[in-house]
Amino acid sequence: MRKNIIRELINSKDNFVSGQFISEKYNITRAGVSKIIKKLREDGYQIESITNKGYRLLMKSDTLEMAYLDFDESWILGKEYFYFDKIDSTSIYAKKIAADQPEGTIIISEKQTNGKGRLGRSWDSEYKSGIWMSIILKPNILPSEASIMTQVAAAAIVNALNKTCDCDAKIKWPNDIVCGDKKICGILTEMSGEIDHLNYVVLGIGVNVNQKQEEISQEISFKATSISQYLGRDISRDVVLQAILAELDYFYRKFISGKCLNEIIEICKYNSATLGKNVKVIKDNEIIEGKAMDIDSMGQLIIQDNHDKEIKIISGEVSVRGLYGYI
Ligand code: BT5
Repeated sequence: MRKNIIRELINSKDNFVSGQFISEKYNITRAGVSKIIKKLREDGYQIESITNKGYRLLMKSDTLEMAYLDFDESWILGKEYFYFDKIDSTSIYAKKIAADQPEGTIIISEKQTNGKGRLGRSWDSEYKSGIWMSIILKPNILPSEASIMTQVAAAAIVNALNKTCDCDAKIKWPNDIVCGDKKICGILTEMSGEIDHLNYVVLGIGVNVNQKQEEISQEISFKATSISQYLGRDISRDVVLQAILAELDYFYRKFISGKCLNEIIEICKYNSATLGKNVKVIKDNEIIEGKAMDIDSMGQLIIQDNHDKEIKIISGEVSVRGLYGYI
């Protein structure tokens, strides 16, 4: 019922919606309507009410609760939308429901209490300070090809951020998006499958949108920032979310129709914070030092090591000189 009332208020734009109308349309008492309106106001929605006219939305709360109303109907993404005020991790939840959900299902939460990074690391996800979401995808690819989805997401995110925020976002291969020399977004690609069959991919995306630098935990503040901190102005999470999904839908469609990766890889290369830099890679407990030369057609990073040997890496820990305090 809450969603129906928000939808009516949003759709009626500058006009009033009468309590009587809502009550009749949704078969709820007038007292029931007032109770929900009261709760919405407590949650930050600014709603004007005038006797004999009804209710009018003055300002939408800073919430991603109804973001799906702005989604394009033609998208693969967002057909199902699970919204939480607080959850342990959107990716944990996504994996629980993935088998029974259509591809494109989005799980989003205003806060995560156990946000996950790669290799069991944690991801700080404070209340309404960013976008914490996971997307269930079911591409017809082999499990061994799943890591390419990280590059698809990275290309989409970097394009979306540069178009909407003009923040000169770059990709630190394979899964970080950086502004300046600090991380503003991380991508976590997880999958379920057998040797020759992929069941699903869960793409976890965390974007730091509006944290102030002092709100970023001390342990990571040397290497992490938010878009608003980088630009010095507040950013609408709604707008960023919409842009990321539009770009991701576009690139994902391209990817599944013919697996044409060229455009995606070109975007990753053009916006790379890694290529041409000196890097240090930890691979199979060995440390390789060299220069990042290229990204190949499968999204692998090509490094020329200090003995002039060419090494390809598909995933892993890459420290890039000049980023995150690595000098
Ligand atoms: C990542 O891992 O960067 C993947 C992050 C994915 C987060 C999303 S949020 C929605 C979905 N649900 C989840 O539970 N996860 C996904 P990795 O490359 O391993 O980086 C993790 C490291 O980044 C940590 O060890 C910290 O050093 C740092 N870090 C933690 N929180 C951060 C934040 N909010 N911003 C920037 N860096 C952060």
